[in-house]
Amino acid sequence: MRKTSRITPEHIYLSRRRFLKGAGLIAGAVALNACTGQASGDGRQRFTPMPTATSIPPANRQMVDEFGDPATPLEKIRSFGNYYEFTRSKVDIQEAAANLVTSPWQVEVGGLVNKPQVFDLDDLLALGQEERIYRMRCMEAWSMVIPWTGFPLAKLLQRVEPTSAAKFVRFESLFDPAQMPGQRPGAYADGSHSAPANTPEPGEVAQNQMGASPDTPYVWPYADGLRLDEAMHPLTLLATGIYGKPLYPENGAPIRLVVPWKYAFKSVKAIVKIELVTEMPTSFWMAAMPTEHGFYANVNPDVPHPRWSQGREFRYLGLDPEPVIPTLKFNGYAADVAQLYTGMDLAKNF
Ligand SMILES: Nc1nc2c(c(=O)[nH]1)N[C@H]1C(S)=C(S)[C@@H](COP(=O)(O)O)O[C@H]1N2
Ligand SMILES: [Mo]
Repeated sequence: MRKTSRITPEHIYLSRRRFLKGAGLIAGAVALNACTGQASGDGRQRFTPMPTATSIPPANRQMVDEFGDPATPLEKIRSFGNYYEFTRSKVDIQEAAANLVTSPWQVEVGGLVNKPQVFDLDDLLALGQEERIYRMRCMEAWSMVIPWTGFPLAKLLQRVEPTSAAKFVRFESLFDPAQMPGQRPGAYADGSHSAPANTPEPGEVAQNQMGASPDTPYVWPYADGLRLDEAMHPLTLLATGIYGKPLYPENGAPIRLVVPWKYAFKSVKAIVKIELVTEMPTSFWMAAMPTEHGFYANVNPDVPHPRWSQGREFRYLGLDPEPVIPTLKFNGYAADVAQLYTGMDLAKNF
C-alpha cells in the first residue's frame, strides 16, 4: 500500500488555496467573468469565447494558475489524455490503465553520475512535496490546467551528482507488455484501440492525432529526454500527486515528469529509469515520427505542426463548448525559460 502521509492533508491544501485567494492571486479568475476575450492588465489574452460564470464548477474558481486560469476538473484530467502503452484512444485511458500495479515501484538513477542509486518510491516522496498548478499543452492543440504535487527534478539530480561529462537526461517508462497491451507486437496494426477519426468529444479536434497511422513504428519503452540545464530548471517537476491525491494510473502513476513549457509528450509517465548521458537522446516520438517531433518540443505558436496550426488551443475545463484560447510561446513560461534558448533557431530546433 502507498503511504498517504506524503500527501498534503485536504484541509491544509484548502487553506493554502484560501491563502492564495487572500493574497489576491485569484483576481484573474474573477476577471474571467467580466473581461470576455480582452487583454488583461498583464497583456495576456484571456479566454475567447468565455465560459459563463455559472458553468465553471465552484471548486475550480478557487484553484487557478498564476494567470488566474481555472484548473481543469479532476474528472476531465482523468478521462482524457494520451497513454499509448494502453490505448490510442484519448477517451479510454482511465479504464485502460486502471489496473496498472504501481506499488512497489523503483526508479533507477544512473549513467554519468558519481552516486548511482535505485530509489524506492518512498525515498523519492521523502524529497518533499510541493504544489504546482501548471498549464499542460499537448501537441494536439488541447490543454489543461493541472494542480500537481511533486518535487523539482533538480533535487533528485543533486543527490546522484552528475559528472562533468553529463549533458542530457534520459527518462524511461515502464516496459511491461503483460500489463500494457499497447506494447505487444502488432498492437495497433489492425486499427483497434485507436480513436475514431472524429471522437465525439465537446470541442475536440480529434484529427490532431500524434500517432498518424495504425502502423506507426513504436519502439518501447516510451522514453524522452532533456538537456541538463532544462532538467535542472526549477519549473521541471517530478510529479507524484494530482489534486492533493496520489497520481492516478492514467495520469502517470506513481511518478512522472512534468515540463510545463514543452509539449506534453515530453512529460514521461510511469518513470522507472533516469539516465545521465553525453549524447542527445532519441525519444519515443522522434523515433516513431521524426518529421513531426523534435527533441526540444517547446510550445511555440509561431512554429506550426506539419499537419495543423499551433496558434491556438482548446482549454479543456469540462465545458460545452470548451473555450479556445491563443497559444503562448513557451506555454506562457517565457519569462522563466526563454534564456535557455538564447541564439537558438526554434523553428530548426523544433
Ligand atoms: N509513458 C508515456 N508517457 C506519456 C505519454 C504516453 O503515451 N506514454 N503520452 C504523452 C502525451 S502525448 C501527453 S499529451 C501526456 C498526457 O498526460 P495526461 O494524460 O496526464 O494528460 O502524457 C505524455 N506522457
Ligand atoms: Mo500529447
